[in-house]
Amino acid sequence: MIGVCIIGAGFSGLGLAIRLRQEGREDFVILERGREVGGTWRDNTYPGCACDIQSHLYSFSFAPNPDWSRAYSPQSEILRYLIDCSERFDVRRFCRFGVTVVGCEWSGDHWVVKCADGSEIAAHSVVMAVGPLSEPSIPSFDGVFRGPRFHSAKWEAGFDPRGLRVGVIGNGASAVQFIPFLQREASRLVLFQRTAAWVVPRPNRVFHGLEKSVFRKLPFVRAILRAGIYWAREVFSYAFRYPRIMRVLEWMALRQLARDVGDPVLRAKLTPSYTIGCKRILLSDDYWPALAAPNVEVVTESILRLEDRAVVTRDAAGREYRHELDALIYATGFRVTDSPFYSRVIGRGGRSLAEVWNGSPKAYLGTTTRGFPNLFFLLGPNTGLGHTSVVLMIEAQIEHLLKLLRRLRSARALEPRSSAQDEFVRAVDRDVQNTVWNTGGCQSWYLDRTGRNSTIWPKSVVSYRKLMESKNLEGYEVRE
Ligand code: N01
Repeated sequence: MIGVCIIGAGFSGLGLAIRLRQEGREDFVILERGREVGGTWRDNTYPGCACDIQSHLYSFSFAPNPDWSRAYSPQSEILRYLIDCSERFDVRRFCRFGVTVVGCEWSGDHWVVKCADGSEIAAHSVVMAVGPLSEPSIPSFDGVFRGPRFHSAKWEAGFDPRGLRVGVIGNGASAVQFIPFLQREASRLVLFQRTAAWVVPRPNRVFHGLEKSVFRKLPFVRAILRAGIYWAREVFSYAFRYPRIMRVLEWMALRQLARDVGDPVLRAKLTPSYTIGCKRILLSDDYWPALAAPNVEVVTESILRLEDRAVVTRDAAGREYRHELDALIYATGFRVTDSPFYSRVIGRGGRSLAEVWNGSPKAYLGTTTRGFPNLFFLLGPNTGLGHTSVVLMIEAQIEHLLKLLRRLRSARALEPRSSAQDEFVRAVDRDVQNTVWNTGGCQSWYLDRTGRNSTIWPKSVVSYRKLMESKNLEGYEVRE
């Protein structure tokens, strides 16, 4: 039987595998449905894909990279970094690529992991490192569009927009990155926007050769840079908890909007009506200028139906508009709180995660859930961030998880006590209550279908790290 079965070889799964190797463990596997490591940074290949957190922070603390080409590195560089890490720390040989996990079932003292090819793997512990942004969300509309169509996370490699009329549904963090490309290439671009988004400048400076060699030869300089970014972002976390501070950022964004978009009608369409930070803050210098170009139309009426080669919208007065298109791209986000996978993880008593959570994921320390012994989540419920790098959260979770996995070497099973889980969830619910995510007047993917915020960690990363360091096994029930 395998000791630890890690599902997913993105930042979380690789990070845990590397730390297990550093502890001298070899009794684990990583099951990865793709053909390469990298997770979201392997899957999202749309033009312009890049990180909106500075790379010197959006990387493992134990694997600094002096060679980042710019402040916010492009997807290809981040993917290269993760591949390098998998080689450098010798974890590739633990990866089984092309293995899609379709379900997991607790059998009393171990997990049976079921794969799409019909095979089963017995594992003492399972770690879900599947990433919250891995299952594309595709809304269903009446009718069918029959031209080329795909989700932004499944960008078609051969798709050539030159000379085409392209429609884009959605204007979140993904869309703002590829819309400037489409505007340049397509003959016409129609953006179907449901909610105007806040966009702030993205000072993406290039690191020159001299800087990189300083980072390489004098690691403390790079460490100071990382610490500077870390603390600046930690201070920024206060603005999410005291949203009035956000007005400064709104003022900056509105100034950028006024500069980029001369047409007052378009500007009105693009002016958000909620408090900045309620949805993820978007970083771009070329998104609004792209929308102001003559070959672009921003449609704010709601989508009524799809037709063979058109999207039909309807305004508040009931008038219908037909937008003829050659291709349609869904930039409609991911299934974060209602992943279809939840119904296929069956814990103690034959109950699935979907049944237990009932639309609102809850976990002790964002890492384990009562009723699911020896099952752990990396970037689980309430560990998402709006202000800084999630890699910091992943690392804090991994260090805590290592304590649990060490204990499980001699114990049969371990799961959180109901009291510990309830207390944690109550504290998070209380802390998130007055933050901008809950009070900013928007509907975001941070809120689940019950209206509860089950994705965001509402405080600083420092506080999460301290919490995770301070917790040992007191919140768990251990079966010998
Ligand atoms: O998805 P989103 P994303 N009809 O959910 C619209 C991370 N990320 O892929 O705002 C019409 O943000 C929806 O409209 P509305 C980051 O954490 C990180 O862009 O709900 N429209 C919205 O505009 C981010 O938050 C990086 O009204 C519909 C859009 O689709 C997360 O990924 C880069 C609709 C979805 O936006 C997701 O971003 C990129 C419907 N039925 C992404 N349904 C980094 O750099 C949805 N929409 C780290």
